[in-house]
Amino acid sequence: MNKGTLSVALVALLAGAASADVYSDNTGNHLAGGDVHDFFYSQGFTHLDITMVEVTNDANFIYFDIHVDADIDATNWGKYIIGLDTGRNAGDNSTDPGSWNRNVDWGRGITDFVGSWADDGGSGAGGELRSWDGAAWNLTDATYAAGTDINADDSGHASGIQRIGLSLASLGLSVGDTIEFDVFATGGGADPGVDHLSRSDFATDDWANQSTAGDFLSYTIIPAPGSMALLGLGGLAAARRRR
Ligand SMILES: [Ca+2]
Ligand SMILES: [Ca+2]
Repeated sequence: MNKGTLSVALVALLAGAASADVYSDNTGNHLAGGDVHDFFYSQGFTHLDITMVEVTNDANFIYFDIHVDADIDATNWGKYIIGLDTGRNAGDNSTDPGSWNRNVDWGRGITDFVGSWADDGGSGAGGELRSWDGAAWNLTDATYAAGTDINADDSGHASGIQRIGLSLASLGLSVGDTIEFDVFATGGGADPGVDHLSRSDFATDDWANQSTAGDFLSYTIIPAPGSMALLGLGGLAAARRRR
């Protein structure tokens, strides 16, 4: 396979990986039926209004594309959080240090936590992955550390997309495993989740008031498109049609 052929194959594989599971969210001011309280919406904080989250995985990583209703490059303080329950232990619902001291009630235990930022007002994204080992929270990895178990991609910021990749190995996941998760958007310090993916109504009405998650979403790890490349691109296309 020469380089040109490889590139074509990679594009095809990326196209395969792009067949993500889509989790839509309500959008807009709660006074107009949306899911961000007017307290925030009237201040123009649309970069905290989640519109959808796309989840997919390849052979080694699971990806969360968090879409919000604004150009993320235009603001400098948005934080995007993922709470995960992989089922590997009972999880924990404490907020400090489990959830970056954010004022949130997950309504359940989470086993893994991602705190991510998109706050340099122009480019760049980063995040931390933390895990509950059954007794304490530990930092698994961060984009400012090894960066092997978590990565952040700012290429979609102008379109309001914060992409976070987490290694399947660090989460103890393999093909066929199902995770449950929620995503929320927040600010700094002990702020609550202004908008939770798990809720179609507003999750809080003030910076000072705790947000509560709704029912978690679920995603099942799929065989990587790369494993189907051996079948050839025709096989891949056929596999996709059968879904
Ligand atoms: Ca929303
Ligand atoms: Ca929501």
